[in-house]
Amino acid sequence: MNQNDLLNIRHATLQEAKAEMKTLLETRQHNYSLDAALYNDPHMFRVDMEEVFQKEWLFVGMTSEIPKRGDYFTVEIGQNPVLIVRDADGSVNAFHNTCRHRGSRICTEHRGKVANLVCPYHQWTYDLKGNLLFAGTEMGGEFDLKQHGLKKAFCKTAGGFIFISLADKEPVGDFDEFLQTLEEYMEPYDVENTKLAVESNMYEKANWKLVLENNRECYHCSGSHPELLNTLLEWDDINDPRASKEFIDHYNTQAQQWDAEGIPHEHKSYGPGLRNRIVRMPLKKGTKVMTIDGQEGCKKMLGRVKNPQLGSMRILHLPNSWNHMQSDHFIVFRVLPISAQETMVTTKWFVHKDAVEGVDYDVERLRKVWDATNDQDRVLGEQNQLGINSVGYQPGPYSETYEFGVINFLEWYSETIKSNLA
Ligand code: 3BY
Ligand code: FES
Ligand code: FE
Repeated sequence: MNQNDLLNIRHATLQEAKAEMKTLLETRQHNYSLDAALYNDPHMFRVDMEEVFQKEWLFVGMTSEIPKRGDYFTVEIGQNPVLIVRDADGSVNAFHNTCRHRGSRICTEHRGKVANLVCPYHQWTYDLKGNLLFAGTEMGGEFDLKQHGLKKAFCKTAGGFIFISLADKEPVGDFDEFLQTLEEYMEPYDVENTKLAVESNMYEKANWKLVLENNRECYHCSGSHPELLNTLLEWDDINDPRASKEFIDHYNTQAQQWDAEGIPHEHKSYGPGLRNRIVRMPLKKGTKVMTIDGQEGCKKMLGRVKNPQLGSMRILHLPNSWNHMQSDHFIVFRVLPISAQETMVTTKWFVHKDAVEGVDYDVERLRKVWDATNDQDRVLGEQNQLGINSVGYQPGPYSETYEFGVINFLEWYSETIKSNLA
């Protein structure tokens, strides 16, 4: 628990926190920001972890990060270390990264490659399907290896995206429909033939919901994101109440071309608060991708893409991801809460697997716009948190025309918590 958590601690039990959260969400003023406790209280945070991050499908990474058998990466979902590994048969498995002997973390690195999964403590050895292969003679003749395999997490992949869930039972809903759409919309990119060019891990002193809220609106863009606005058109959709005729014409011209090329672009969304959403939007006229000057980020285009002006296919997955898929590189974003007032935001840039660094792309150029944007958003989130912690904070109104994405996010959050607590 960090200092902020201590400052904000109240002597509630978890049950009391759940009851209070339910009341706060049932009585919240619709279209207003939440009560401060929901953004800064450690008990409320614990409920968020139990009811959202340990139950829902979470985006963790891309299949092309672990192209070969034994390639793995690790993530921490709160206190839960998880290991994602490519199996010999090509499938992707997710396990709780905790040994069945005395619970040590098994993979201690952020990413790597293994033949088998060997615990560093007493060398219990598991295969890539989580079966315990070997526990030494120390455990005695009666010891049953079969009873001590690694615990699995639910894991699904589609269009190169890897999702996991730590729930006891697979979450119900329309997730599979979203995955089908994801598969279809990602087909032009051929993710298996891409590679991770670079990644950033940004630590932000703000509640995870403030990070998401900030991402769900562009009201703040003109005041904060000069680099991003060289290319980004802030409208989220052609139905956006603010979309101008010029924008609609620009969209229609591009969309005709995308149709001719078989590039999916129509808005598809699933679930309350549009929790899973895909739409392709054009970038500013004359620009191709989200680089500082809007010109190419990588000389090799992705998959079967021919047209450099694919705009950006935006993929939203609540609670923890938004993404920008473009013609020559794509960028994925992952949000993982650390504590009530700390969040880790991971950004990864992918290019064609045959693209050569320094020849086809320059890492600094590729990451510049979103490094700047992320940092600007981090400052906004941290200032937002500091103000919310004040006794002077009172929930304030969202703009229905500029902040409908935030309203949708909180709608999803609120409905999810209420139904999980029911
Ligand atoms: O582009 C994004 O990912 C989001 C959407 C609007 C503002 N924000 C930068
Ligand atoms: Fe893993 Fe002992 S804790 S082998
Ligand atoms: Fe922003």
